[in-house]
Amino acid sequence: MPTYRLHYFPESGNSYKLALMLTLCGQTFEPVWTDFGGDVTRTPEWRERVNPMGEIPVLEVDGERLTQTAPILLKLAEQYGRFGGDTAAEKFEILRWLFWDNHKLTGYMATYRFQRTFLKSPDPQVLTFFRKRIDDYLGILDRHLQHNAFAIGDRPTIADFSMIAYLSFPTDETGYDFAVSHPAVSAWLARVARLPGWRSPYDLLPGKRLTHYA
Ligand SMILES: N[C@@H](CCC(=O)N[C@@H](CS)C(=O)NCC(=O)O)C(=O)O
Repeated sequence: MPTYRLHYFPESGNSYKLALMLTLCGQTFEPVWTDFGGDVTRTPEWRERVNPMGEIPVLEVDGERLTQTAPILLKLAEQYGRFGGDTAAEKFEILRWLFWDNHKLTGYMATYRFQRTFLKSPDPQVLTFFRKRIDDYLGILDRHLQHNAFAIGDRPTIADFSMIAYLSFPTDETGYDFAVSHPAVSAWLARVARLPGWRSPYDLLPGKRLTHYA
């Protein structure tokens, strides 16, 4: 059984992607709380020692440090034979949504939420720009989920765990009430939350939190 250590901070949806996948695969991990708010990930020492890319999360597997959630999710799915693609077509679909999530949904949602909620004085024009982009992505996702129970069809995969992450935080952080704005997204979040063993972000990722300004 591998030993996992997850370098994270509680507000990190990217960390939640890995914590949730490990949990749903019946694995435990040692949480390594990281002082993201104190800019520790920007220090040369941390980058040298933990992640030269300067990002959270980092998953240590038996001491080997892995970064970038998408390839890590793919690796875990392969290893545990769960939540991956069975056919070439499914594998392609999973990659398609993982790339879209990293570039579009998570990329913008994470930055928008961070600025609107955890910065003392966010720039309103920046927020407006991000919000417009995210509205477009959520509309695309909502339309897809009106006809699909999960990202690639009728069963949950790592593509879902990647995309739900930043949508799973409280409404006062995301600035969206999906039940009202995007009902198919809301229903999909509820379907994922019914998976055996599912836990919410702040339940899986405890510890000192960032100051919440919004
Ligand atoms: N594509 C990366 C994204 C990781 C990421 O952006 N992490 C955030 C925290 S959740 C971070 O460390 N950001 C630092 C920065 O952008 O400077 C992944 O999937 O792991």
